[in-house]
Amino acid sequence: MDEIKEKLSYICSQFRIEGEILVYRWIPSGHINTAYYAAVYDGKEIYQLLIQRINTYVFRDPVGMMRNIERITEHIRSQEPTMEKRRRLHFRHTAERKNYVALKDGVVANEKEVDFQDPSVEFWRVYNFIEFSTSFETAEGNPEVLRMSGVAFGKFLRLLKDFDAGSLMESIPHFHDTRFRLNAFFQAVDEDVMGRVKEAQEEIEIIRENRDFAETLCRAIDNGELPIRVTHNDTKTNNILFDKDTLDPLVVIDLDTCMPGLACYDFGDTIRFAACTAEEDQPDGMSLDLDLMRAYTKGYLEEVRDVLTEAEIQSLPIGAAVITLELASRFLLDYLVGDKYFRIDYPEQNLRRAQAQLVLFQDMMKHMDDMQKIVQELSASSKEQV
Ligand code: GN1
Ligand code: MG
Repeated sequence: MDEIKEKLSYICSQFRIEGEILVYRWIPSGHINTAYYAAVYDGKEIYQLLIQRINTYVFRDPVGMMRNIERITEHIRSQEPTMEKRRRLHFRHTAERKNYVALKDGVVANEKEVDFQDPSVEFWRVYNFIEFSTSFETAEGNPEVLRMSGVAFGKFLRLLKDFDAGSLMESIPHFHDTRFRLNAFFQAVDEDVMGRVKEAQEEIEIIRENRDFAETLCRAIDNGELPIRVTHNDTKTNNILFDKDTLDPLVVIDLDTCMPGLACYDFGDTIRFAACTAEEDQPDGMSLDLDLMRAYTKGYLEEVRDVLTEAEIQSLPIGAAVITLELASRFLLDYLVGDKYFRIDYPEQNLRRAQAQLVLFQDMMKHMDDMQKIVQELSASSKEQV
């Protein structure tokens, strides 16, 4: 048996799933965690599973993170108790009722006694694979994918509107604290540990020129102008599972970064990722696609028009620009320090990613008024409908 299969099989047995792994495959999605699909046969039934190893360099308190996820999924279930199984994330539990397992040197270990920064320590979780579903690495220019994504993330926010955001652990402290991110970025520029600053002068200047704008939302939080909610914080279209045939959005996945946050960052991150004309690391041909942005906004506002405040609605397009600049700074920081955080497929990928995000950011700034008009128009019409 190959090494990975053996490992997956051992993990399954920890979650009381005994049987033979018929097939497994690595799922090449996401830049942080590692995921496998596996079909396990116990002599009677076939279980389809998603087995995931959490990157504990990024998620330093994975136990706290799994606790957050459990509470969030329970809350969502309590809001929609009759929801069919396909529309729920169902985590498997160990004999000790834990929704994770920690390993040291390949063997189960007590999570309280291990150091998650130790490379011989691993943290795994298992959940049911959702059948006949698909997700989108790009929205492929399809407005319907965007509209449905808006419905999915809008509904996610709505179902969690009464959840006490302050009671969640911050799985990555300062995750979308743009001011903090930019301070860290300029510190990395000053330190220049890899001598790469010279390769990124132009990009650094764009970030410097827009630093004050980037802090707009931090100031709004300081002044109490925008409410803190439970937000997803990684609202790419590949974090939604859709029905393969109907495009009905089934479930929002990747809840690792669910934390207190601003609605506009979640709104903006889908625009950044999917309402554009090129992939995340392609500066050539990258621009904002206003038709796709409109489609997303329509689906989103249908769900949350009555939940969001006027100030939040106005902040949505700003969220798109700010999150795009913030992510550019994160990609570029990672390039400057030697690619420690985001998985890369080729040496300069983080630099390319930063460049693509900056091109998109500049195009968003050019079209800020157009985005505002779309949001105002659709928010007025969705209000009329209710
Ligand atoms: C990371 O792993 P993935 O692809 O779901 C990152 C997000 C970025 C995104 C950019 C925990 O998400 O913040 O926006 O890459 N997640 C974390 O594609 O840092
Ligand atoms: Mg993801």
